[in-house]
Amino acid sequence: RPVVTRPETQAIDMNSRSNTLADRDIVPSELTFGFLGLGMMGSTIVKDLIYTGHKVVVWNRTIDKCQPFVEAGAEVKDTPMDVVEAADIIFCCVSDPKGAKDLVFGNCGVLQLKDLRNKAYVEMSTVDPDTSLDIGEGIKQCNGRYLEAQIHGSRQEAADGMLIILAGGDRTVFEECHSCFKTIAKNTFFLGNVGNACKVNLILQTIQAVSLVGLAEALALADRFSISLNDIIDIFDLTSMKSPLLLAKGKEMAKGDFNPQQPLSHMQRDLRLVLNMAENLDQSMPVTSITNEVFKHTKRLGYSEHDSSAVFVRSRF
Ligand code: NA7
Repeated sequence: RPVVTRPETQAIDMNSRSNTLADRDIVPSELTFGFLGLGMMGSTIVKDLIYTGHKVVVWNRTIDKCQPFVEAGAEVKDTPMDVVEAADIIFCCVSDPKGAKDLVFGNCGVLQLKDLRNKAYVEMSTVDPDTSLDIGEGIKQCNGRYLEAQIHGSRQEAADGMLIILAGGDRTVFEECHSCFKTIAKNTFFLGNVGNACKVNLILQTIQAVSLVGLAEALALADRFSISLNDIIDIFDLTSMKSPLLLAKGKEMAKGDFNPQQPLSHMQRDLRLVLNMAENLDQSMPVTSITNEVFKHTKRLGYSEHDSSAVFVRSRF
């Protein structure tokens, strides 16, 4: 069993900007935007929203993470409920469906405010369609508007302002978020009813996870033959199979550099959500099930917080 060290947590660089921002000609909305969750994704997004002139109010469970944003011009609140009170549109971007639900239904959560008239809530955390429907229902029962806006892309793509936004729910909210989405994403899709965007996001994640495990196993076999992984990647680059993702992940596997762009724990969470959806439909997904087992095993080896490309470590056993 290898000795595993946690990947270093990178401090957010408040001065870095995505190169693409200057070309986007962003006119910031005059609304006030709340933001719940300043993890790697949330902080990168909020930093760019402040830079492009949006009024932002933030909250994070670990309050220390808010400090750099205060210095950059954001207002900090003590609870999610306080953020909702101060903002017109509130984004949420936390680790998983449970966290997303806690922030809405929990103590000091969004629904404690009771009346959400003139407010809109946007779920950006990766959640399954049922969780999104529950959250949307809760918000609507308090007279608020709801949009799911799933963010597809890695932490680097977030830093580059190159995410893809997959949205479903209230179209007026989608339109009001235009200048925010233009700041953080290269493309935005409105996919209709609540739940649709979550489904599309999880379907894309399935393609990614299954492909990564295939890549890891093939490279592990090459390694057993003592064939240079760099040679394999160079040849792969010349084939019609190549993709930017697989090339980047292959290079990370060859170097053993698993700095988290898309944490392994997040990818395994997505596989769990996909398999739950499939179970409810009696849809058989044998390859995805095995892929999930590979990810679960890699987590047990201590690679939860590393990049999903760390599945390579398990494949080499
Ligand atoms: P990170 O960097 O792991 O950050 C996770 C964030 O979620 C961080 O702000 C956490 O607060 C917060 N969190 C997690 N659980 C909870 C609960 N229960 N209550 C409140 N806040 C919570 O993840 P990323 O930023 O990379 O990704 C966030 C989402 O974007 C994820 O769904 C991706 O799929 C897309 P903390 O700082 O630990 O107090």
